[in-house]
Parts: sequence; structure tokens; C-alpha cells
Amino acid sequence: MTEDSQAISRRGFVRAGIGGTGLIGAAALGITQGGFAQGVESLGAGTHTTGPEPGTHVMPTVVGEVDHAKNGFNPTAMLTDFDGGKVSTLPSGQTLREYNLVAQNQTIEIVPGVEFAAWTYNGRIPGPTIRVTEGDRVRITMVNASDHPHSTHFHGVHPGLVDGVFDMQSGVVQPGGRHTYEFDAEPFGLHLYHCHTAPLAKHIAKGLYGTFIIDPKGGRPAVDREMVMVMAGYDVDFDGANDFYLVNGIPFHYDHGKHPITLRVGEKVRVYLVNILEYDIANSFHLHANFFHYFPTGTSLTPAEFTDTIALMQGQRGILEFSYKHPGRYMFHAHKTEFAELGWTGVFEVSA
Ligand SMILES: [Cu+2]
Repeated sequence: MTEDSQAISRRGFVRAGIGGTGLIGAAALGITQGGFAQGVESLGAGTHTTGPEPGTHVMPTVVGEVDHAKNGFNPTAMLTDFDGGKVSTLPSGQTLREYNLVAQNQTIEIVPGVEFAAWTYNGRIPGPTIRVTEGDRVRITMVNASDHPHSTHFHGVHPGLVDGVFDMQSGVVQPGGRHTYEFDAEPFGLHLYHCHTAPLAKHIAKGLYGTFIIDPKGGRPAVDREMVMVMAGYDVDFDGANDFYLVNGIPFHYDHGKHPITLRVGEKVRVYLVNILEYDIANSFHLHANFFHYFPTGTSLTPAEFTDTIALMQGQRGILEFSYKHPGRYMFHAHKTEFAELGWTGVFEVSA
């Protein structure tokens, strides 16, 4: 199947849902003609024949809200819920940070009316943002409360025995089992963790991933706001192609008209950006009406680039630093139109 025909079949999936002849009906999807239907129509027609008032809408979206309380997590809160773990000091003087990760089966409402049979760490997608300092001892106990084997594989430098890949000894955990991964945090930078159990694409795409930040010993230069964005997708019909794209678990969440991220002019912002997208070769991030300093993998305190768009393969991540000069409403999104139209868009609302 070519990339083009895949794209068409994915849009066909959405259209089938709108017509009520596919997996899901229009009422269930919560899509109106001002939402997805308008956007999909406009792809072929070239004009907007239906939908909201002219000029009020620039991209497809969904109408309504998923049940964040039932899901058990909210992407707005997850921007900033850095988890330092349970902190204590070892006899050697080294700081110990302890975490518990529970892998479980969980149904997530990903867009209004569409439920996805996910696998989660601690009941959320992405899993907790684990944040430690270079040189800390990190002790993670994973409990497998699901009915499939899972593991936790951390990026970073550590012994093979805690890499979470080959066998039960290195941290593949059978249903009902538990395993403790312990290592010293290095190198400083922006990393990630994810399940590394076969079939790997499925285990990741169903939701078993999260951000792992190792701060440098002296910290990074102070900023006003820090936030985490994890780019991913959902293959709702399990055909090996994504039907939705997103940051932080829920497509379209940070859109204009939903939950844009509010900033003030001049505020210094640092975004920890991780790409864990399965089934597509690459992902990207574009910031409107602005440029950012980019620190690939966060392993240097000197930026490598000053740009407005970056591309990331799966597992790649980097730190973005910027501030807005002018008040206004600014999109951030994948600079791949299909991804943006299927959920990977958001808005910074900047006030004076
Ligand atoms: Cu798994």
C-alpha cells in the first residue's frame, strides 16, 4: 500500500464513521459538519461549503470533550506534572529516587465517543514524567497488572541486566509479576521509557511509554515555564496505520476552542518534546510566528539550532526554548498536514 492510499484509507475510516456505516457513528464520534466533516470535505472540494462562520476555523477538530475524569488523566495537567519520586539518601550520600509503575489494561476515550483498548503505566498515557538529577540512584518497581507480559526499557546509560528486554532476569514481567530496575541516572538530557516486549509496535502504540528527564547537576538556566509534550498516535482499528495523532494522550486537546496553552509575552518557555509515534517514519513539530533554540536530546546546554520546525524519528527527543514577542493566538503542530488534521495540533494563547 502506498503512503497516499494509506492516507486515503485513514480518511475513509473517518468518513465511514461520519456516515454511520463504519466502526462508529456520527453521534458517537461527536463530529459535526463544522468539525471533521468540513475538514474532510474541503480536502476534495477545495472550498468550505458547510461549517462555522468564515474565518472562525482553520483546521478539522472534534466537537465535545472526552471524559477526562473517567480516563483518569488530563493532558493540561500532564504538561507540568513532573514526578521526582520518593526521595531519600543512601548511606553513601547518593540521592535515591523510587518509583512504582503499574502496567494495566485500560479503556481510554480518545476523542468524544471513541474508546480505545489501551495499555497504560499508572493509568495514563503517557506514563508519569520521571524527573531526576544526574548521578541520582533511580529505583523503579514495575508491577504487571495486565494480562500480557510487559517491561520497562529506559533510554540512558545502564547495565544490560536492567535494560528490560530479553528475559525475566532483565525485566520482562509476566502478568501478576513485578520487577525492580535500578541504575544511576546518566547522561543528563531528555530521555524516555517504554515497554520493550514483542510485538513491540503494538506494545508501544497501545500506550506504554513516558518521559524520563535527567537534569544536569547544576540545573538548566532558569525559565518561567516548563512543559512536557509526548507525540504519539492511535491505531484504533488495529490495521497497522494511525487513525489519530496527538501530544499527551488526547488528540486535539490543546486546540483553539478546547484547551489552548496560555502564555504571556516575554515568558521564557522550555518544552521537553518526545516522539514515540509508531507506524509512521517520522514526526515533526512546527511553532507558528516564532523561532526556538533547539537542544537535541537535551545533552548539551548549548543549542544546536535556531529554527521553527524540527523532524524526529521514533525515540528522538529534544528541548525547545522560546518566548513570544507579540500577543496573539499561535498554532503548534506536526508539519505534516495529515497528522495535524487527525489531531496533532495545539494553540498557544499569548497575552500581553
Ligand atoms: Cu508491553
